[in-house]
Amino acid sequence: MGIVLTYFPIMGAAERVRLALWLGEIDFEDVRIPQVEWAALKGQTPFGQLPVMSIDGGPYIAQSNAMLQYIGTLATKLCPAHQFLKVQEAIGLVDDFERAFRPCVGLALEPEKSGYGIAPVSLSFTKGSPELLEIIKALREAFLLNEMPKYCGFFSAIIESSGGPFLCGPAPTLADCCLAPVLERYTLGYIDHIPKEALDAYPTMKLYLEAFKSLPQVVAYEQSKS
Ligand SMILES: N[C@@H](CCC(=O)N[C@@H](CS)C(=O)NCC(=O)O)C(=O)O
Repeated sequence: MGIVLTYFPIMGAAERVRLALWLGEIDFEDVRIPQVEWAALKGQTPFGQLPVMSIDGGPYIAQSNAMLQYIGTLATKLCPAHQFLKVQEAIGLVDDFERAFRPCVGLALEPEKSGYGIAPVSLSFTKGSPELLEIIKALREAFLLNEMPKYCGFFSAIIESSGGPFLCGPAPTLADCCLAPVLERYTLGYIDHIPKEALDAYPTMKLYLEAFKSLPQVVAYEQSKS
């Protein structure tokens, strides 16, 4: 029966898990459910969220980072004991990078939550309103101006000190499964105000992403989608 990973048909929170399974050469079923089927499944998941993983027909397990660490126990090359802290440190930094981008997405997807349910409704934003679109544009431009150089600087220094081409040296680890899809998102041009050239100013990061995408397991994963 093996591992079944269930998520939406996007990269999102599951991509790091999918990549770790491919890099770890662990067979799994990659179930991608359309949004219309989500309401029926939501109540069966531990926390009303995807991704969930089931192992040998067992109960649903939630939390992508738990799944990632589990994969690290199955494929120890993805988190070698002597590099444990370096791998975990880099994963923490990727999660900080993601958190820094969160307002840029959260305000667009769920503007009603911007007042945390406490601020008066009159102060909250309406989805798609010109005022909100202006704020989202300003947030994304500020992200490119402030957060992108900050984090690309941190990651470039990590890669340079490890000798590269990956975060922890010559072989990819769980940390790369986390960082690569985040960086790739900033090269695809589908997010308003984030041009697909967003990484051009960070050559170490571009080389890094190319090295990751050239890994045979990652190439095989990409081919499996077509
Ligand atoms: N910390 C969780 C976050 C999971 C999460 O936020 N899932 C979102 C999609 S990315 C979800 O299920 N949204 C649908 C909903 O809440 O109804 C993880 O990493 O697995």
